Amino acid sequence: MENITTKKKVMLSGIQPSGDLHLGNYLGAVKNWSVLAEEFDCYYFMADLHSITVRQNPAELRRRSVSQLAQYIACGLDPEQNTLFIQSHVHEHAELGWILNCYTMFGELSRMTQFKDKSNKNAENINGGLFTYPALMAADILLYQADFVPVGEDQKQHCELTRDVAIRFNNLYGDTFKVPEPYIPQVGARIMSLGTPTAKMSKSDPQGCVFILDKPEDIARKFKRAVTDSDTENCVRYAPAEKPGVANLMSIYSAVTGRSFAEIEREFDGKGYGAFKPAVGEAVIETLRPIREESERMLADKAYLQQVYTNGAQRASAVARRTLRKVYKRVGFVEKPF
Ligand code: ATP
Ligand code: LTN
Repeated sequence: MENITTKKKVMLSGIQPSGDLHLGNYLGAVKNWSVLAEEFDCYYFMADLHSITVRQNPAELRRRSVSQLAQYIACGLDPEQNTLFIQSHVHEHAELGWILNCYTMFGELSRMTQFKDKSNKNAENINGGLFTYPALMAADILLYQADFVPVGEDQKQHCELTRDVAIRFNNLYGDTFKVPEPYIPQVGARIMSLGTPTAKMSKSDPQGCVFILDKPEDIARKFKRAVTDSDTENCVRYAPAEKPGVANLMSIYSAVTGRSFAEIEREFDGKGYGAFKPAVGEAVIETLRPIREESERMLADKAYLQQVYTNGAQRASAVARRTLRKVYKRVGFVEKPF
């Protein structure tokens, strides 16, 4: 018998391979994942099923899914300690996704801000998948009976919907799913664009976005050009409402150096933005350097990456299968005779 008292809690998260990982993904999500492996049973995947809600170039999607795995590992996710897999390799995601579509309400889906944002950005392709995406995300999470979902602030709403769907299903059929909680970092939960500090850093805005594989000179240039504020104060002070550009740079600097806002204000007292911006750029360059080098090294070893995602999918499937079987039974499907 499994000893329930010593069983580790489950962590699960995913990122769409719709672009390379950027500083927002790293500070808001992946960086925090790597420290959790000792304490939790961790599952991280490339959300390729999700990414086709927006048109993708097939060859690019395939390349990026594998490259994202290399980037996960380079960010510190040890494949022995974490289950790393490609979502489409575990067919239970699509199957439970369909079922949960039938337990997720139109009104709930209509309130999702990511749907509203993405349909504004892709007015020519507002497809059904884009709308029902949160039901698939709920399936991703509930299949593994996850306790916690480490994500950035923007995913909180989807995590709350997942909880509501899990509770609704459990109320109808008896305890089936663990009701998960989002796990959002204190600093770095919402990194803003370097060009438009009121919008989140996102791969769809390459100018304001620092990719973890960017070359040092590109990172330095992006930080030198970062929008600070139109005030004449030229003073490094944390005031997010008045000075969103400076506050964002301070959050980034704090997340990569571990220094508090007060310490940063003291460090740059009397120095102004001209000294502050390149210093943030340098700190980011040094944080990302080993990650880029390790990713490049791994990308040269495709056989290794293939072995990692094969093992990962096998481990993930074994868990996902158990939950899906239970769900099929609960909703009244006839047991498969073969
Ligand atoms: P898109 O450009 O399609 O909006 P994205 O760049 O936001 O994508 P996602 O795949 O949606 O990336 O997000 C992956 C993870 O990174 C999620 O946990 C999300 O919360 C986190 N994340 C994304 N952008 C940021 C950001 N700017 N700051 C902090 N965390 C972020
Ligand atoms: N919706 C998320 C990506 C995502 C995810 C998940 C995150 C898909 N499935 C399960 C956490 C858990 C996004 O757009 N960032």
